[in-house]
Amino acid sequence: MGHSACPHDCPSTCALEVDLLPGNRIGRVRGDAANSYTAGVICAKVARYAERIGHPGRLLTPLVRDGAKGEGRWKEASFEAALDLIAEKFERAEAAHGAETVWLNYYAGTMGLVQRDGINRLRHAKGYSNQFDSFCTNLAWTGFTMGTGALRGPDPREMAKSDCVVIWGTNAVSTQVNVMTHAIRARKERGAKIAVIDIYDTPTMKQADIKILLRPGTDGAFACAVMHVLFREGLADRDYLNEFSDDPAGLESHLKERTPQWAEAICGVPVAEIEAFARLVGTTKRTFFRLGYGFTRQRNGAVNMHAALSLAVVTGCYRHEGGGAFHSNSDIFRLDKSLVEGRSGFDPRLRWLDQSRIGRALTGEAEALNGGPPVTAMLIQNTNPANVAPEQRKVVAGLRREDLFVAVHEQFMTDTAQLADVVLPATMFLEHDDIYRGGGHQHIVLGPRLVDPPEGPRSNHEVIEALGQRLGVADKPGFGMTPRAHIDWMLGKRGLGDFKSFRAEKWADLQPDFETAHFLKGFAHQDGRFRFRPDWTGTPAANKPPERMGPQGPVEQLPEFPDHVELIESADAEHPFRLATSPSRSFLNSSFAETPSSRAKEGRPVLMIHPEDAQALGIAEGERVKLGNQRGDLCMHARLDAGQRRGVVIHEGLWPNSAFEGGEGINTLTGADSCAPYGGAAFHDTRVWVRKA
Ligand SMILES: Nc1nc2c(c(=O)[nH]1)N[C@H]1C(S)=C(S)[C@@H](COP(=O)(O)OP(=O)(O)OC[C@H]3O[C@@H](n4cnc5c(=O)[nH]c(N)nc54)[C@H](O)[C@@H]3O)O[C@H]1N2
Ligand SMILES: Nc1nc2c(c(=O)[nH]1)N[C@H]1C(S)=C(S)[C@@H](COP(=O)(O)OP(=O)(O)OC[C@H]3O[C@@H](n4cnc5c(=O)[nH]c(N)nc54)[C@H](O)[C@@H]3O)O[C@H]1N2
Ligand code: SF4
Ligand SMILES: [Mo]
Repeated sequence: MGHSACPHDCPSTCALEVDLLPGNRIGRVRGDAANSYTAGVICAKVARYAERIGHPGRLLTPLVRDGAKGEGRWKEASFEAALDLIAEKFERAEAAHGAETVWLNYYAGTMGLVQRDGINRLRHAKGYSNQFDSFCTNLAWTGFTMGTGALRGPDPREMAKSDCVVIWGTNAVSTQVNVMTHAIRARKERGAKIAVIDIYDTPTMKQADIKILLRPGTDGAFACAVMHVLFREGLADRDYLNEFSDDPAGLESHLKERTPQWAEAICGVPVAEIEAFARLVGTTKRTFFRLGYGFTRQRNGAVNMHAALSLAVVTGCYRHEGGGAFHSNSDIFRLDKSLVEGRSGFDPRLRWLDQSRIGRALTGEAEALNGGPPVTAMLIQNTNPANVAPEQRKVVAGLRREDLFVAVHEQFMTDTAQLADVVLPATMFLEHDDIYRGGGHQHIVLGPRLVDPPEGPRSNHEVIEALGQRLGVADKPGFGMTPRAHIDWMLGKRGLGDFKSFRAEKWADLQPDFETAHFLKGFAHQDGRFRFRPDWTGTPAANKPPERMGPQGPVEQLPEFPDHVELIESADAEHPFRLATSPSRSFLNSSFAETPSSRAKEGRPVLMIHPEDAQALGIAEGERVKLGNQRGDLCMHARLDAGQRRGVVIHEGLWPNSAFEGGEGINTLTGADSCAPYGGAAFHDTRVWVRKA
């Protein structure tokens, strides 16, 4: 048996036990019971990793396009020849347009610090364009740190000591199963109540004692009305607020008009349910608010995160064990990535490209090109933009450009790889060394190489090193080291040991002490106070500029205090429905759509629609429906489901584009306009029309 960490883009970062079989194969993968957060539980898709690592469709040989883009005709090539070709194309592009014409596009297919972030070493050494990572965390982290000043919180294991667990805007059963482990422990051992706040009856909501069903993009209204009731009924912790917050009196007077009646009209939750929820969290001081990402994927998502967080602060729950609001612990790890990323060469003045606006950038929109030259050469690692990025028609049109050279380093022939000029096969996590940090907990977990890769695939690290050599930067900082040497360096600088000690210990638990974690020595702003009045365009402590592109979107519309702001893509006469594109249980972003058991579980692309809406449109269960907006349209099958409010439709994904009739995926419908105040993509905030197909 071997020990590892799940590399996928999931807040749980589970500690794994892997059965190692003869012949360099793996058997069952289990959660490590000795890890206090994983607690022996992992999701079904990773338990069956043997299906993915031994998949017959895995890429094993470098391929060079031999036909039109996307035609599917390839010539096999040696790895050396493919790398030579990439280097030659990059140099030619740079000679014609300057180094900023090259975009090394990556994201979080693996979360390992060596294999994921090493691509930045090549970027900085060469002076290629900077990438702004806006897909996922931006709206959530911004909203959270505006309030607290830091991206951390009470020990998530404390959930088991709560009397009430509020699971807000995360479908944890599907997307981070370990939250449920600890929440259900609280219910079993202490009779804790579990409340779930979502926009449809998710697998998580199905397990809830209290179900709060909102209209998409209205969490701010709900939170304000709950706070209104807390103040009105004397359930706000005024002593705590006076000591730990910036302006409780201002907040209270601002909330005077944010009544439950006002909120019901916006969010759809009946007054009585708003009041009952307020009384529950107002009188249950050990309430743990587990704030997810999903509810921030709205154009007003940062405001809504800050409002939900503010509600937790008003109750004073942070004072209590088992109480407080937790979103992510990303600030506690502090592993120094400066060497693996070659940070000494980082130049924030070089052109930034926003990963969410890749379609606009590749189709030459000046604003998205951000003052720089056209993008004419790319290496894409760990991401599948032709599937996952908004405004998909533009992404695909851009990737098809004849004057753009695209190399994709992948494990499978994804939607993006299909459009490449060169495809390089990549190793999987059990075949290379790396180290991982858990966003949803407090561990750093080692993932050493446990099996040999098949002949053919190379790791991200190997590809970056080989390109560094060919492009003349192999002598720059961070190059020429092995993954283990990088891991030793990062751990050593943090005083945490090295690869070898982690091999023995498996992980390190970095949870700060109770008072620090609960902000009882003060919040992380200079004055120690929580901000009910955020400085929206100031500098939140986490994720400081120049890591990002500066204020964007309609910042002038952001409210002074927690509020509902109507920045969302509201329904209108032509587009009467609001669409959310929530993660499915058996896929992980665009990954696992290739494994037979995940595919079988998910069936086919489906649109969940309220039976009364379906009836009004003459749509029956299982019938084909067409949905669309100004960005495009696509077909799928209807599933009649009363789990959401009328006017809301849900599509769980991400399905490969090829799973849809026309070969275009769900992100055909989603928009790439920047959200205030620091950008980010609003994947669940899309208006559409729906008809019978
Ligand atoms: N199985 C599986 N696991 C995953 C992923 C996956 O695709 N599949 N993705 C991984 C990644 S990259 C991430 S970032 C995390 C994300 O995990 P989560 O934090 O769970 O975020 P989402 O899954 O985007 O959305 C969670 C829920 O928010 C709901 N939601 C959407 N809009 C609103 C709203 O306005 N208000 C409220 N209250 N709820 C809303 C959605 O319907 C969904 O049920 O999960 C990771 N884990
Ligand atoms: N409609 C809609 N769109 C969404 C979302 C949504 O909820 N709805 N969620 C958004 C979110 S939160 C995110 S984070 C993004 C995620 O978007 P991506 O990061 O693009 O998605 P993943 O499928 O996690 O990973 C991409 C690829 O990395 C590859 N990969 C894995 N490990 C390795 C490796 O070691 N080396 C190499 N070279 N490749 C590897 C996988 O095979 C996979 O094809 O999608 C976003 N898009
Ligand atoms: S995908 Fe998430 S829940 Fe599943 S094993 Fe990986 S970290 Fe754990
Ligand atoms: Mo994500």
